[in-house]
Amino acid sequence: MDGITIALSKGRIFDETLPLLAAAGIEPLENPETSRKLIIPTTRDDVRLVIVRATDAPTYVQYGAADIGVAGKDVLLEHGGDGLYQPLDLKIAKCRMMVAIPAGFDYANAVRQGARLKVATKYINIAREHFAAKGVHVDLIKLYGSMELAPLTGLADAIVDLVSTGSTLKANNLVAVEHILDISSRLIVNQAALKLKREKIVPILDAFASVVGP
Ligand code: PRT
Ligand code: MG
Repeated sequence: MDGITIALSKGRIFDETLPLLAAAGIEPLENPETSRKLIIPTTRDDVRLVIVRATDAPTYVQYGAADIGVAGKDVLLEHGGDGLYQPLDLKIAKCRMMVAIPAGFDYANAVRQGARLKVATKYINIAREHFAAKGVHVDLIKLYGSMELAPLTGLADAIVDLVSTGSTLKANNLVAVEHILDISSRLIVNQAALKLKREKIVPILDAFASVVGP
């Protein structure tokens, strides 16, 4: 394809990318929240959007099925970033990667030397690295969603999850005990596409950068 394909996930990333797209003269012709179409044409006939799961955006861009995409730093750290150029922090979809426990759980005792902590998470790589750096032994349990349920049912002692307002933790009587890292979404670009379609891609990057600021 001669044109540009942009991979976006529905929800917060799509919503917060709209003003950036607008700066590049790109407006979706359909709303992915209501349309069942997965390929969405735009006001530019050389640009189309593909609607992917948030965790799949790096894969589409890595293999060149999309030229450009937007992905959370959490997703990029878990994916590994192979074959991806990451020129810009878009400063959207911001949140924090945290360790959380049930209120009242003796975390200090659970992470003392020689102890093992059971941690449920979707973010196995981030969690493994975090606890290894602290010298805490962990058994990691991979989940695909609703991590908050794990400590409430005895599946795990703690979770590693994203927190934005904190209301999900609160509603489930959990408290954050460690801040692992700040998360925002990045622009990702296929490295081969950047060379082959430079004259189309660079103006889009510049338009995004002008909205995001320094
Ligand atoms: O939701 P779905 O299963 O389809 O996929 P997804 O969760 O991978 O996608 P989406 O669209 O929810 O998230 C896309 C990206 O948004 C993530 O990769 C993050 O980089 C970023 N982001 C920002 C968040 C949040 N804020 C966030 N709060 N992603 C998820 N959450 C979840 C969190 O996991 C927890 O369950 O929201 C809940 C906590 O929110 P608060 O406001 O109650 O603290
Ligand atoms: Mg979600």
